[in-house]
Amino acid sequence: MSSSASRVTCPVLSTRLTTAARAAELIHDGDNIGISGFTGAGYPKALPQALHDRMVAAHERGEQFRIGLWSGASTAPDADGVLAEAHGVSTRLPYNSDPTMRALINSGEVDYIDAHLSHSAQYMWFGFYGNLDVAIVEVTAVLPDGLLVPSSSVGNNKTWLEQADRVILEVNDWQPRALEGFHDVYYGAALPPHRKPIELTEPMQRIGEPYLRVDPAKVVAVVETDRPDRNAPFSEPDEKSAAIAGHVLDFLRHEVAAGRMPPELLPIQSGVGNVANAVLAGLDGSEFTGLTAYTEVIQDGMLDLLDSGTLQAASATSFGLSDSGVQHFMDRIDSYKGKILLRSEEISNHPELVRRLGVIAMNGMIEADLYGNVNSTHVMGSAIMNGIGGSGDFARNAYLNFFLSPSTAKDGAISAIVPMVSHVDHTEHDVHVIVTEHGLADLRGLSPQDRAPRIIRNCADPRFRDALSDYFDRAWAERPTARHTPHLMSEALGWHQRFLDTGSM
Ligand code: 0RQ
Repeated sequence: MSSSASRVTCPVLSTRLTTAARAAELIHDGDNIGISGFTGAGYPKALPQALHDRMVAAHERGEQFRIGLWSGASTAPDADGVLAEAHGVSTRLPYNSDPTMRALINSGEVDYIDAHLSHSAQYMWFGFYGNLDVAIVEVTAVLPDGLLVPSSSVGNNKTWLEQADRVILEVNDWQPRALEGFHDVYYGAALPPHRKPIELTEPMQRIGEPYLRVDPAKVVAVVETDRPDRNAPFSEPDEKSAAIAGHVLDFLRHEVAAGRMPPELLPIQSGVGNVANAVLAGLDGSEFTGLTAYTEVIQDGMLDLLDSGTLQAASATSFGLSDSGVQHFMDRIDSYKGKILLRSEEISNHPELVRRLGVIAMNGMIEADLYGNVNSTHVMGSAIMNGIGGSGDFARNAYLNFFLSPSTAKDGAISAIVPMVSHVDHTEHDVHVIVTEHGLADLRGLSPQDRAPRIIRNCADPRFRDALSDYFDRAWAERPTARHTPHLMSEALGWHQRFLDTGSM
């Protein structure tokens, strides 16, 4: 920690330097806490553990100690995980992927408000979420004039810093000091009816400032850490992911040949996970060059694309790298300057901008139904997996969107193509192309009754095709005056119930 003092060079804020334990004493039962962090990058590391200890001690004394926990998106076991272990969270928003927190959400202990990521900052501003008591924000450095160099994600930090009554800064020595200059924080937002167009017309255009601002009077503590981001393990694309990627690439070629897309494509958005990484890997070996990305997360595959020149530049709000990806980035950080820009998530995911730029959105799904409705969040209609994240921000407003998944889950026991989705995140009106390892269904311009056979034929696993076709044929035959999206209601729900009853889940 010896060198970390040099990261806090503001005379006023350096007087607030303290320990994580002392800083945690400034947080109270019932507080709403806005933390930094997005896909395991840039979240506070020292405060959550100190808060955990304070919560456990309070519970041992028979006192209640629970907070509302708001973030950019997912964090990590040493943030969400430890607070969940302490049973110290009453509400959580807008996104979580931590398994310990997920279990508490699904047990009913934690109230989870799953929200579009582009909405979370503005809902705070609108007053929909109530008062924000404390912001805990990781930064790379505090400059002499009090400006903050953001760290490996920006997320909702601008909003939390502006809106919180009290601010705790974590200055993390582990974050490369050379991150300065990688950020563009937009300060032009206003509330309706005073909103103005956001004048961004190119993915890499700067419309803001490289620093976060904070009112020094609100900063009650500054804590130094040197702990690493949680870096998600990354495995090489498996056969199914590679097949999905192959279908997406063929389709993009088809769109270019049809004149619906320029040869350098339109800005790409890619979700997280191995399927998304496989698509990026596929692009790398392809004829496409000079691409841009307007996305949420820079994952390993994007660094490879930047290295090879397939991708010119990428705008995002966060990194989501594996350990080796982080090392790779740190080793070549100067070569990425000017090619990577991190923005607030209200800008990276902004519907106005996604639509203006004509983004190609590629996201995972849990299941899709015969008419093209997509479930991204809930297993068997009830248990949440992660959340909608940015998938709706991008898909709804995209020039072209893809929803990607293996055709089956749980070792082939469960079909990802179902008669009726057990939970709807993306309605049939917003879904363009569904892709599994077996193929792709282009749903654009098709009526529901034309979508169903195409999805079954092209995307469903062969072992489930007959059952799905039989369902559709009987629904069609038995609903002569309701043939727009014919359903056999009890069978549609029974499809899911079957798996619950057999204990496959
Ligand atoms: O569960 O780990 O217990 O085995 O869901 O599934 O196949 O590993 O796929 O990691 O790509 O996640 C939709 C969850 C897919 C993700 C989802 C079970 C499966 C496994 C994960 P196990 P896979 P992925 C940018 C965009 C919403 C947010 C989003 C997601 C687990 O893509 O969270 O898009 N999307 N954000 O077994 C039962 C099914 C299932 C199923 C999968 N049909 N039935 N279980 N699973 N399909 C990022 C951000 O916004 C931050």
